[in-house]
Amino acid sequence: MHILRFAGENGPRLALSLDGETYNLSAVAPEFAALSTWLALSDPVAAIHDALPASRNFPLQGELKLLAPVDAQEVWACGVTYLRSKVARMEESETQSGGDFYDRVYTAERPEIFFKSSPNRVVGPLDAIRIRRDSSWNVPEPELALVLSASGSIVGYTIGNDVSSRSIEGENPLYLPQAKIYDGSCALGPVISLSDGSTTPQRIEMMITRNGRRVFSGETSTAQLRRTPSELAGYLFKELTFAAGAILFTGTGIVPPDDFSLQVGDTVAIMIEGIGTLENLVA
Ligand code: DO4
Ligand code: MG
Repeated sequence: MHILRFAGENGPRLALSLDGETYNLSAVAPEFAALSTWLALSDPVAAIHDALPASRNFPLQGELKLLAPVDAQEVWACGVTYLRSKVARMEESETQSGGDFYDRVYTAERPEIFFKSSPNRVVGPLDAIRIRRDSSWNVPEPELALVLSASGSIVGYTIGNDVSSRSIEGENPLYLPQAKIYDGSCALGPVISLSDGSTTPQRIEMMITRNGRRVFSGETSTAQLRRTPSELAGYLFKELTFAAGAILFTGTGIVPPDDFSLQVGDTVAIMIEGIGTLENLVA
């Protein structure tokens, strides 16, 4: 089952999609008016199952304009959770003797978690992502993103693009916020796949197209994640409260070769099994 955030006639609304049909969830009850009211419930997943029969009274027809599945949630991100990310980052920061940080955090009990975006800076499906104009080496990072309730439970999954500057991060690890947080550096969508409580591995694929030609493609699986999604969510919620819920990226396992850098005009498509495809143009 998928939860969609879409542009309704009177502002953003939530919809539920099941077996090829889409229903206006926000019309069912006030707690489904927004993502923040839904994620504030004590059991958002159970609430959707309870609302399913009533939602069938509010079918939606035609194409919906999908919005990023975020309204008042902060977006946080985990790093160096896949071996591929650790190796690539150790190489990129070798000359600045920063490589050891990545090695240690990969095996440490405490994961790397950093602030990625305030909700207003997130871009949605088919919106433009950006590369920093003061960065010479830029990459997309395709990541499984957890949608977390106010109490920290995993409500669902969506796709995140943690667009990053590798030249700025590689120059000095203290520049991480500048490498990670800037206009157009965080994309989310297209939908939330509602959690069914299972932890089945999911295939993640990324394809980058330039002038109609594929210039990079890669794939991985969440089976390669060194930590479990619940462990990562648990660390985020240790000493932070999120009244409207939160989004947590789980790290990248796909890193293009070192001679690859994103260019304006490229299209980045990220596919995750069971969720869909998040596609964005680089502006
Ligand atoms: O350590 C820096 C960031 C790592 C990251 O974003 C990732 O592994 O996905
Ligand atoms: Mg990342």
